[in-house]
Amino acid sequence: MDNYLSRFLSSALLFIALLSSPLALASGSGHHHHQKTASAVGQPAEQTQATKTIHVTMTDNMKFYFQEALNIAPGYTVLFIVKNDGKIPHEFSIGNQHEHKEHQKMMRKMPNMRHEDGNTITVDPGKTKEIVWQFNGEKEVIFACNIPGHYEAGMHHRMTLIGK
Ligand SMILES: [Cu+2]
Repeated sequence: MDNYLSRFLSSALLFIALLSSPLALASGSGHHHHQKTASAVGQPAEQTQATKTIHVTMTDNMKFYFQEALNIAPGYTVLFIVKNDGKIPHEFSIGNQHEHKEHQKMMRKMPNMRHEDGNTITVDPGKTKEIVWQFNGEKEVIFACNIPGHYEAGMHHRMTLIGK
């Protein structure tokens, strides 16, 4: 009887452990995770992998100026050298429309948050920063600044990858 009871208890504990582990995973993943790098349009890469460099200037009239043509094919790794010519901070973020919408929701909840992760850099006035990106996802890519109000004021640029 003792043996039966202990077997019952240990299987009950195992059952509880199995039940709670997916819950633990689910609550952990949503928690203030600003290191998000997975994107539908590609992934961050190392500078040594870059085969193309594109200079970008950002201004307070809510525009991105790309100094080189955006002739980017699937699989290309690009070094973006991004300068903020304005007087307020701006972001340079790479994603699709859905990812930018989610990013904007988060920014509105935490207005003082600065985004520095695999697909976003925040550049202070007068400064220059770099981001390296490999394009290997969806053909349509959007570059955006998701600081509250900026995207809505026109600070986004749509690009379609070249080729098939
Ligand atoms: Cu901006």
